[in-house]
Amino acid sequence: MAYTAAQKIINAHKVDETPDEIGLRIDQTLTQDATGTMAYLEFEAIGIDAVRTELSVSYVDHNTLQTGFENADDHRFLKDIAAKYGIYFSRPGNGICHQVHLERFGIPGKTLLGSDSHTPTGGGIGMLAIGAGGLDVAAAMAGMPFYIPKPKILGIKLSGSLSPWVSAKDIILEVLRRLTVKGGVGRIIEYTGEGVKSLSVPERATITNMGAELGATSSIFPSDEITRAFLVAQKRGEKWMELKADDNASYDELIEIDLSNLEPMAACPHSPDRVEKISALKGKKVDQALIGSCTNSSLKDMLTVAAVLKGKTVHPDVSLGIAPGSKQVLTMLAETGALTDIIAAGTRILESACGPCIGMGQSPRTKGVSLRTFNRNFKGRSGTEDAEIYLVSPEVAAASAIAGVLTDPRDLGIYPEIKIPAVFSVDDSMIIPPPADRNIEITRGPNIKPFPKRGAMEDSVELEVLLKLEDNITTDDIMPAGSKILPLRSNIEKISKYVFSGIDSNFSERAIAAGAGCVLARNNYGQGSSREHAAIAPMYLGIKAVLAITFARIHRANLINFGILPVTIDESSYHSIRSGDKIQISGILGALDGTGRIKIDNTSSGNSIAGKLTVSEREAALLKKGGLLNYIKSVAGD
Ligand code: MIC
Ligand code: SF4
Repeated sequence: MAYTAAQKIINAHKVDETPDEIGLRIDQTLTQDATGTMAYLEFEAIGIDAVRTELSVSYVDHNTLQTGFENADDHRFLKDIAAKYGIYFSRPGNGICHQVHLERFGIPGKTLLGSDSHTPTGGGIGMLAIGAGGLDVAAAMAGMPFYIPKPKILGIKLSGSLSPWVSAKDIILEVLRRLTVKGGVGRIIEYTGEGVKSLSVPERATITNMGAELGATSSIFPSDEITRAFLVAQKRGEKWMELKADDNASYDELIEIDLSNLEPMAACPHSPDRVEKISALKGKKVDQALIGSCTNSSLKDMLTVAAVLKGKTVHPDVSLGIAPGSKQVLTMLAETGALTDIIAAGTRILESACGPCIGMGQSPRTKGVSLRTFNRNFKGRSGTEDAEIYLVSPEVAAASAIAGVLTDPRDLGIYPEIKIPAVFSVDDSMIIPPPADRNIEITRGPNIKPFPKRGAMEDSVELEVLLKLEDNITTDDIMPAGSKILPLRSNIEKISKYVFSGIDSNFSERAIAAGAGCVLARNNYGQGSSREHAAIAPMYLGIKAVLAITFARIHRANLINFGILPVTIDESSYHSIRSGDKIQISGILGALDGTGRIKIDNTSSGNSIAGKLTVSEREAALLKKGGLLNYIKSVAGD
């Protein structure tokens, strides 16, 4: 048999297989602080005394604004938990989880599960890296397999090489243009072809990172000589292994991209797949440019930006902010002198953290136009509801920041030669390894509250349809982030007040008044982030089901993990239900026992429609118990 690189990792890690799912052994896990506090509270509740993975790392990168005590309390809790359970702790200031993990921990051929949807960044180094909800990561830390629906492998064959001023961001924007935000669902995307050789590991990681925006389970590049050089530069050469698709491996689907034909592009407001060529957008006035995030914050990105800025001043109408992805990147910018050029140009230097990418500061002005090298431009995510966010390459962001208008960097003339040092500056002093003595007292600030629980699944429920929504509802729509809400991630009661607050500021009160409710949506419900708060907080508000035509993978898994029924309906049923209707869902336990069919009686209109609970046997078992944690405890005989 001939296998692709992803299939080889799957074969080496498969510990269970059912007709619809594969159970994988997880070698490494990562968490970040915004999802990590819940994940570790859940891990504690599982009740084992140390992680059972080869490596688990807890990063602090999202909530670093510290406008009140909450964030700092979370950091302390995470540090203590890490020490107690055998987890490495990457301190605030050390950088964005995905960038640091690539630099310091990623190993080709291994599996990585992270409580962040951009975990597939690790695919740039040849890992099978998957994003999941915190509870799934907690279970993996406890040594349990992680289940994925049997994936299709979508091959993307790259030929040719990029023209000057066209970069990795433009490759993934081209993929998004072709496939849309739903195009990767149920797929692992594997990059092949001669063009792969022209891309460095951080460039590959930019591409695998934004596979999350395609809805893909993961994205992966082979591990080759370029991967080896990256690991050698990180003084981890011994971790390298070759990983590539067999010559005659076959892909379920294959698309081809000739890199030589690509041009600089942008994803226009408000979706990562609304891609246009810069040549068609140029001249638009720009208010802000931000360079950083787990997508584009590598040394190469920053050195390129420094070269564009050198000797120039940021346009008077533009605010330019830069957040190097890690302490390593920032240190090397300082060592090479590039930081001086960046500062001299009038750039605002931001912390090595997620920052504005998750709405923690730097919100644009009213109706402002902001160019960002990030991966998501959902409406309102920047903190300014009516801002227009364009996702662009670092080259486009820097060129436009100087010019004051959207600029095609090819108009700048000769592409600067960027020299990447053969050996990187390695200093892991901001990563605290687990101590030998695990007798640690855990400090819990007053904002850290135990997570709410749910009882076993009911056979029939009466629900009010609290919202009727459209396609592609994001987890930012369900559970917004930003500087006001993010500090409440450890406090479900408080954060639940903001569920759907961008769509209906009274949603949480209405849900509580209804006692039990559901929401109705069309396709790709729950796309975007892995935040399980988009399931836990609705559960807390009494949401028992989501009725949708299709669901996004991670959010669907989170709903199941917290005992919310992901009910699939067809287009005509969607149209037959109105917001405010009262419905009765019956036959739930029978559906979970194998029929998959449930009856939905609309008591407001008198209609009856058929719904489906298309779940695997394992998922049915979890739902019957009212969620994954209840299930784990029941299996452990608790
Ligand atoms: C995001 O980019 O939306 C986040 C913040 O990193 C999330 C995780 C979270 O909500 O904490 C993600 O992508 O999973
Ligand atoms: Fe952080 Fe933004 Fe990356 Fe999410 S997408 S991990 S918020 S940098």
